[in-house]
Amino acid sequence: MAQVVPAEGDMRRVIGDGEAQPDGEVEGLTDQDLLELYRAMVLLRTYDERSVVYHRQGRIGTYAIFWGHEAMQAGSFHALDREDWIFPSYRESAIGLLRGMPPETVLAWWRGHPAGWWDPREYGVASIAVPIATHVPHAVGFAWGKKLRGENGCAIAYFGDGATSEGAFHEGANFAAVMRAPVVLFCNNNGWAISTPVSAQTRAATLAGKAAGYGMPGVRVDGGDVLAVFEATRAAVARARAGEGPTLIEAVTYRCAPHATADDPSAYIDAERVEAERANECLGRYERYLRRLGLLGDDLVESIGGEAKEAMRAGIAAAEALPEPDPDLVTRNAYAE
Ligand SMILES: Cc1ncc(C[n+]2csc(CCOP(=O)(O)OP(=O)(O)O)c2C)c(N)n1
Ligand SMILES: [Mg+2]
Repeated sequence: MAQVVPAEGDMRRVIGDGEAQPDGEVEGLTDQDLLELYRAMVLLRTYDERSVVYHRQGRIGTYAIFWGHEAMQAGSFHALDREDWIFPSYRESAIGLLRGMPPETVLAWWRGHPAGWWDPREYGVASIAVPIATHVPHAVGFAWGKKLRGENGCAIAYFGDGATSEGAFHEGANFAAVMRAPVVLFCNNNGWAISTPVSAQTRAATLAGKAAGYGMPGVRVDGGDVLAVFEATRAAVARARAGEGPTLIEAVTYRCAPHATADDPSAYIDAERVEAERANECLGRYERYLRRLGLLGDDLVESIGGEAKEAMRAGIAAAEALPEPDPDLVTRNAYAE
């Protein structure tokens, strides 16, 4: 189907380095698709970088940074149809933007304003899960429900490497396989669960390898390669739609930003590794690829970047213009009256 080059540890990769490592190609993607992927990554990157600034300015609360995770989010998103449901963790807080959710909604969520509680049905995007892995069984049950109702479409759950140590992940994965639920389990392996490295999380050689224990395929992909992520997710979605059940995707990156604005990683991170990873970050890698193809030049880079910045300026202004919330909302849906 696609020309995908296995890299280290059977990790799928498409984008080369412009030198010794040749570029691959993913069948079925038009030039317009390739640029749409770029636009999505720029929107996410801009959202993320502006959010860190807004946090420092006291305009949003604690924020989970996803700098360097954009290829995983945009690449997998591009493999979905509108009828497919997304179950994000806090790391994918802004993935709804790719479905047309306005930035002010997500910014309102990070401001603790009820305008940030979007209706999941409106976008096919479930609420952001902050508890680790608890949304995996939700996504699996939702997908199984779709199957029982004879509906098309699947669900995708995003979670981290640390989540694979949680009971909810195992329960969800097992149930998904047994029920052949049309679900994609997308693990963002960024190397860290706050300060706990993957090496202290598991003795397994890879997280994708865990899939064997549930009887589902496990795929390992370079999480910094948006095209490889797309291709792997497209295959998993096709499997789900064909009634063949779930797939576990392990997308491998290295977290090169703090866990969140409340974290100081200098106490535990390898600064040299971070520097090397930042030099090879996903958006720059994809931009260079598109330039090699002749699809992207300075003008387009500037106009796409400008649009994203403008969307964020408007988004924070709209979020700040929201009326003060009613304090009663804190308990309104928590207690019976
Ligand atoms: C059930 C639960 N336990 C503990 C926490 C505290 N906590 C917040 S983030 C985090 C690390 C999660 O790491 P990982 O799953 O790798 O996701 P990442 O943040 O790297 O995307 C932990 C333990 C939590 N939110 N929920
Ligand atoms: Mg992690």
